[in-house]
Amino acid sequence: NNGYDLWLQYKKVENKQLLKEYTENIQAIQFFGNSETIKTALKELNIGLSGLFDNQNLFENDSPKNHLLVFGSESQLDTTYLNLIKTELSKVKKDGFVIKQIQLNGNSQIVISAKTDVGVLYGVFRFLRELQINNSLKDINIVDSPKIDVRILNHWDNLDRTVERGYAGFSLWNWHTLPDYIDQRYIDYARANASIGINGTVLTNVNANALILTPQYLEKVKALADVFRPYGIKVYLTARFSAPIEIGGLKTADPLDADVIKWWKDKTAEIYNTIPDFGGFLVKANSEGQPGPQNYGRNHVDGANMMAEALEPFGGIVMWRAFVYSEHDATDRAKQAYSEFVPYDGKFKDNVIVQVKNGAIDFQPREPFHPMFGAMPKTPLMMEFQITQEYLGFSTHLVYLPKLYEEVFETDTYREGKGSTVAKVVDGSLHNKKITGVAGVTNIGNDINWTGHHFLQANWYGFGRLAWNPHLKSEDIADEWIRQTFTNDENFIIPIKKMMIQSRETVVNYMNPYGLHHIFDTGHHYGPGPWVGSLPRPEWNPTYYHKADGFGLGFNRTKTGSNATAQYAPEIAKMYNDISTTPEKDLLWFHHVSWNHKLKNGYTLWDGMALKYQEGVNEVEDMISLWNSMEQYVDSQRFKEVKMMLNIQLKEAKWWRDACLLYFQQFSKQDLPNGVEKSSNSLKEFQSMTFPFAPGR
Ligand code: BDP
Repeated sequence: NNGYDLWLQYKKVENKQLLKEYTENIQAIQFFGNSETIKTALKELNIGLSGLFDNQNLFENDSPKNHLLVFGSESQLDTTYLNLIKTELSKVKKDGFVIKQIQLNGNSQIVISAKTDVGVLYGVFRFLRELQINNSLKDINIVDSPKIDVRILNHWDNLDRTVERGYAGFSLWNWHTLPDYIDQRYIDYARANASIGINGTVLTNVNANALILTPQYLEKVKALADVFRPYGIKVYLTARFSAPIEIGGLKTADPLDADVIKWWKDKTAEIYNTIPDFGGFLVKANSEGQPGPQNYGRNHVDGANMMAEALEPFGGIVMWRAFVYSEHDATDRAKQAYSEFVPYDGKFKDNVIVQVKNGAIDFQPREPFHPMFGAMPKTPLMMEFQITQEYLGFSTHLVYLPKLYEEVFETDTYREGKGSTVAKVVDGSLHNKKITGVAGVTNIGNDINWTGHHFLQANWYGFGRLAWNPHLKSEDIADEWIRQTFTNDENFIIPIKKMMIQSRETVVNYMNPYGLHHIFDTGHHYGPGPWVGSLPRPEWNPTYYHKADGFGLGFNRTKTGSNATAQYAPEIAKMYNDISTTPEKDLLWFHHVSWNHKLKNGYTLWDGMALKYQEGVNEVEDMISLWNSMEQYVDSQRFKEVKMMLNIQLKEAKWWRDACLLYFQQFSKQDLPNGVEKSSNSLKEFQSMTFPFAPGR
């Protein structure tokens, strides 16, 4: 098993009794409607059921026509069925669905229905999941609707097929052979996404290339859109702000210039002419050297609204990124996006959604939630998570990210009093938002198993599940994923689930304990580089973030420091301003703390931090011994490949521990506490280390 089939394994149901129940309940399929999406649902059912029942000729022999599996949307379904699911269907929202066992003429039947055809497809995938995870069909009655409108993957894929921060091979999109050659990969990509409810994909890097908007490329984009459409997936593109100059021959890209406005309107009309259900643009403007409205003395609102106006007649949206920080104000990078965007609350057009990273710096192993969440009641904000592990060991480290996503979603912003969680900001319920969205910077490429590491498929899966419903529990998601991807055997599920859940804290422990952040080596962000301090922009340097000195460690963001805490609701600001109420996981994010500060566990900061680094290493060792004891439950290929990856992770966890402790020890001037292993390398050796080779951008 090379992992290509992801969580859509559809292996024969091993539990004999359940298999009997399933096959007795599903003896024939009846469907209503004939759209491409309905045909796709039928195809998926056949793929799934023939695998699960191990029967290729499933419905060929005319069966008794009892015990049907019936599916179709509300407008197509036979009224006899409709009447029996009326109450449930009335609860369905948007692309949600109903799966219900009903009794008809003395027969039990299962009906899958929805308000839309895509909803039916989601219902079918959900039904197949129920079988894959071995739930009983008896009295099944599921009503489930997405809580988020735009559930989207962001590919940071370049037109030459390299992937920025991509660690699982090259881009899936073969621009050379498109539009004529349709790689089976494109179809399987759509299947996997639809199975977890993802309904959009941005094909190109946020550091955009205007060429994607030329007719030659749009024809290729159209071919992908055609493949994805039956699966309910819309295509979006990144729009380079200076495109009117680069491919339009204009002298300016000023968003208030009449020719520029016209250029974007014409370009947008051209796109919709080719791709009638095109989703819209994702824009990174005036950020890390990307062009934007500020180049012309205009602001984010001018830029975003100009594009929004062009998209409006077609129902398209602009996702305008808030990932901005400028070299001119380097006192605290964490404050900049809030300062730049919050004053614009209420000024964006209705089809603009501002895309905000989960934390205020940049996808660190742990960050406090971004203070913009909850602070712009009149502006839709979408969450941006990174699924690819730029700062978490690339694709060689087993880290279960839904745990991180859940931590962010569950955090209380206090913006409308207690219980104003980030999830409620993002799902729009806190401030009654018109559009809602969750974006994930994807971790997939053309590696045979898509994500480089088998376990990192769970991050794609879990991202999709949480984008559908940000209130889900990461532990439940892990459970579903393991059952579908590996086995329903509890002897495997229980320990492996525990390992996955723990893995996020483990990486924090061996990389960035107690709120340390951005101490990664330059450019690639792979290994440790806490010593880096001479890069031209202050906020690119790890020393800027950790501020180690003879007294202690950490960035003072309280009111005696940068006062970033003031960007949070008063309850949160108060908590973070006081070292004794700051959760220790965020300690060094908010405070410059003495090496001798007493932690809650009684250790000093220095000793406690050293012990955390060691704990991280020990935990990876535990992961390895657990995995080694699981051989009997896993096919040999995946077993071996995960094992090799875990060994890399251990090597690198030690590298992190040793390099960071040797470096910080120069400031603490204290010995390592008992229980922490001494490095056999010197700090100099770590500083000059070019191995392990780290792939760049
Ligand atoms: C940073 C990455 C960089 C991205 C940037 C972004 O290092 O490659 O272009 O974020 O999100 O994390 O725009």
